[in-house]
Amino acid sequence: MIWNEPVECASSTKIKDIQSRYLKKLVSNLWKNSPVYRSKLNAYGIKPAQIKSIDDIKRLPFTVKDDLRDSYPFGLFTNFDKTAEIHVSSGTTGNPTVVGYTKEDIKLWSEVIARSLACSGAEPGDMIQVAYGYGLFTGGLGLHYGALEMGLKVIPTSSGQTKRQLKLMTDFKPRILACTPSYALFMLDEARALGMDPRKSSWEIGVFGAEPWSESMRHQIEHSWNMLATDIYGLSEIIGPGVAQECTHKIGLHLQWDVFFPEVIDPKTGKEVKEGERGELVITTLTKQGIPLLRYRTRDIVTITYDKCQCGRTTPRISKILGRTDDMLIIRGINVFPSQIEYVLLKIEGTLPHYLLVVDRKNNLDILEVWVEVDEKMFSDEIKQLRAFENQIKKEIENVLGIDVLVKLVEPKTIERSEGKAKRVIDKRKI
Ligand code: DLL
Repeated sequence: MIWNEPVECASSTKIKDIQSRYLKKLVSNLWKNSPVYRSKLNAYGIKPAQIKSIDDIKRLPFTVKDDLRDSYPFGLFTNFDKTAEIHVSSGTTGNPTVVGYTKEDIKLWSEVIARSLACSGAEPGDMIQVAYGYGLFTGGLGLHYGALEMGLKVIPTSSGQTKRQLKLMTDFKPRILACTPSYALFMLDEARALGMDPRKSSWEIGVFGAEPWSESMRHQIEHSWNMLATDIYGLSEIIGPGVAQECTHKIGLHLQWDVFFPEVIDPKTGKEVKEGERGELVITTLTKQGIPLLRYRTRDIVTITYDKCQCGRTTPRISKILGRTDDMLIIRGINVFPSQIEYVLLKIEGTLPHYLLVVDRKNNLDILEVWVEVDEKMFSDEIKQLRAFENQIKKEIENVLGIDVLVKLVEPKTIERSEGKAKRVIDKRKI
């Protein structure tokens, strides 16, 4: 089914009208209520009256993650008194990125997720197991709100406790599973270890996202669990999950362009690339109230097409995420920047500024190993002291990242030096 046919199947002229109306309102709202944007607009010599249609969006300034970080915690909230919910995602160093929703924003979130779930093939009355993390991460609650909006029966299992996930699936028979694709594969191993036949699972539809995944992972999930695996995309800064979602034809992710205006640009020049060419996805939140963002640079690389899909929707479709313009890694669904680790290491006496992150996937679980060069002196110390030091580093890194890491102390000059940009990451995962 199509959840909001008048919008999802509308002509581009009708959508352009809607977008133009929203953009004018957005710019005057930011001008009035956001000191940060007012000064950005001033710097570009733009007054709200100059914005007449969505085509004028190209005249507006970009927003980057640092704008959010620099205004930590609430500097970019335009409607702080009306804030209903706050989420946080990892930042590069120091401050995390804070995002706020008003009640209107939660309604918007529910709407775009309901559209996404319907797009994946869900029907009102279906049961859904939401195994994305609930909490500061936007995955769990986002899917939850949308599922309620659509009239699904929700089992909010959150992530983890795999045996219990599998028991509830077997006993309650949900038709839909929402989680990261790597967790879907992890559960597969656990199911087999328990002697279950995964092909007999009740799950028919998967709504998988929050991290990159390949067609071969899709094939493995679909074949092993005997289900349809669809891709859902989003980012906290824009709303969380629900920015774009694949339909059952799986030929690109339908982007909700009446509310999230997309542009695909050359990350170096900032100029729009041709339809079908790779570029950085930039999104303007046309109707958000809590933290509306103008031309937010997602750093995700995609292609976009405006052709009508076989499903009847006229929304543009983005490709799967093809890469990043920065060095962000996603490890067990958590965004990790090498600079976060560097920041911790620099503060610890005895470590050298040479480190290497080795990422691998074992039994469908991401493993992050941090190799750290330490002072020669350290190696003359007792093993016990060395272990304690390793533990201290491990704890401090885990505190910042929120995931388990393995720390390996190595002697000076073990890590290969480079004449150009230092190679800080070896990603062995075959995604
Ligand atoms: O990951 C929101 C989300 C939750 C999306 C559940 C889908 C499902 P953040 O933690 O802010 O938000 O991370 C956003 O994750 O910029 C992408 O680089 C990456 N990402 C999200 N979805 C996908 C996907 C959530 N389907 C960052 N494929 C984004 C590849 C994805 N990468």
